[in-house]
Amino acid sequence: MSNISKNENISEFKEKILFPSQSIVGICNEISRNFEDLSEETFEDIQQILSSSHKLVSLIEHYNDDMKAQDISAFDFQKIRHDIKNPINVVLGCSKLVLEDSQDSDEELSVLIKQIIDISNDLTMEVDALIRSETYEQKDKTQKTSLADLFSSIDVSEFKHDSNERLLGKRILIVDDDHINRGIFKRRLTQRGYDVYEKDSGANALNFLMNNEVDLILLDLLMPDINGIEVLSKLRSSDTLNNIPVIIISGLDDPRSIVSCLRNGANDYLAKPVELSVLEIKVASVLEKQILQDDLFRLANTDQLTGISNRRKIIDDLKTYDNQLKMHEQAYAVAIFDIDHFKLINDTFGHDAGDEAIKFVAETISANVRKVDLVGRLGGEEFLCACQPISIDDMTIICERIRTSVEKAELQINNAQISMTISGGIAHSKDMSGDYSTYLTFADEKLYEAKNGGRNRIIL
Ligand code: GH3
Ligand code: MG
Ligand code: MG
Repeated sequence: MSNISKNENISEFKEKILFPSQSIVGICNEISRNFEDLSEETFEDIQQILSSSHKLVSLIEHYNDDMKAQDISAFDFQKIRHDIKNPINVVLGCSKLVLEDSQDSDEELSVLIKQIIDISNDLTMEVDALIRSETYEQKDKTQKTSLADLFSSIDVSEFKHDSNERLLGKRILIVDDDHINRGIFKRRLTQRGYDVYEKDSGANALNFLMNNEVDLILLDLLMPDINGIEVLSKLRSSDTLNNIPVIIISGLDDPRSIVSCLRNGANDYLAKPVELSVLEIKVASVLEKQILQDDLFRLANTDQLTGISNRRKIIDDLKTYDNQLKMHEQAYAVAIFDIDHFKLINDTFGHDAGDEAIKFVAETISANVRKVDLVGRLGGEEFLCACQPISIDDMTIICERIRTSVEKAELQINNAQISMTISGGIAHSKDMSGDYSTYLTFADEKLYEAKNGGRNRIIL
């Protein structure tokens, strides 16, 4: 701005920012006067546009007066831009909603609303230009024309994202201090089949997340109490919330804040004013990516035959289990089970029957422990289970229950009746030094003793 004289500046400001916002008010008034049979929703949206454009005009008039009275170099243009952008965003967001609802039914209304959208888009550009130390004749103008050329054959509001059944009912949390912004996003996302929750501050969002699971967070960057970056870093450093995808939404569209958000673990970024069709596509794409990642994670960690944890996962979990329980000085127990003479089952009844027997043992172990306990297949017909907090006696009771359940069961597989037994070894962390690997070795030794002692028994 420094290279523009004060007077030039004031007249530029008036012409490019004040007058257009006044004309939005004019168009809104015309709509209010001429359109009587509007639906309730459209009426409300138009009232929103009207009140936000009034707010816009009075803000701009206020700054315009300040400009006349003060030294322009003392102006915080970043703040002015932020203040002004909020009402413009509302005008744009609500106008797009009205346009969507009225496009097919009311051509006259659509034309007026499109005018509001055009003016608001121009205003956004001018407000952006305001903070740059450039004159108003800068390259933005040419850029805008070339962008317009680029998209001239495509109507952005026509973009349709392939609907994905797996996305329906996904839970999205919108965190924004501006209730109108929240409302605009919520309406569109609800229409698309998402479950949408709203919170008006970072603190309220973090509180909500302590007791509620969500699949995606839309996070406003500028909020009065905890800002978006702080919320994001709290999420990313939390054990339970660090995997929730986050899309940052903000009026700051300078590259530095974008990079900063992405570095802090944001999955994507949307600059205000948010184009609702772009929001929709980004939400869907982030959710789809998360689903694929979850699938991959599940595949990499699950034993395909039984559906319980595979060897890598169960050992990993046991490591975490060990660390956490040691920290809280809690005792835990590890048991290893192995099907007796399993080769005989394979040889007698076939490999498929062997598979069914393995599945049955996995189910029996899972059914006899709690959800928080660990159950996994170590390989072949060998399983691990870990329970906490538990005494040696209680662990023995559980393992005996598992052993007798298997012993008593008569499986009907391929027209054959199959019975089998298992052996097990238990290690308990109490009075034992070392860590999970020591307990694994110990439990394995006990299992060996059980096999040598005649099988179908648990040794501790
Ligand atoms: P023991 O009582 O000493 O444990 O004898 P066992 O026959 O049960 O033990 P061994 O380790 O000698 O044999 C295990 C067999 O399990 C060998 C292997 O072919 C079979 N096996 C390993 N994985 C699978 C599987 O996924 N499905 C089937 N059906 N068999 C498997
Ligand atoms: Mg065996
Ligand atoms: Mg074996």
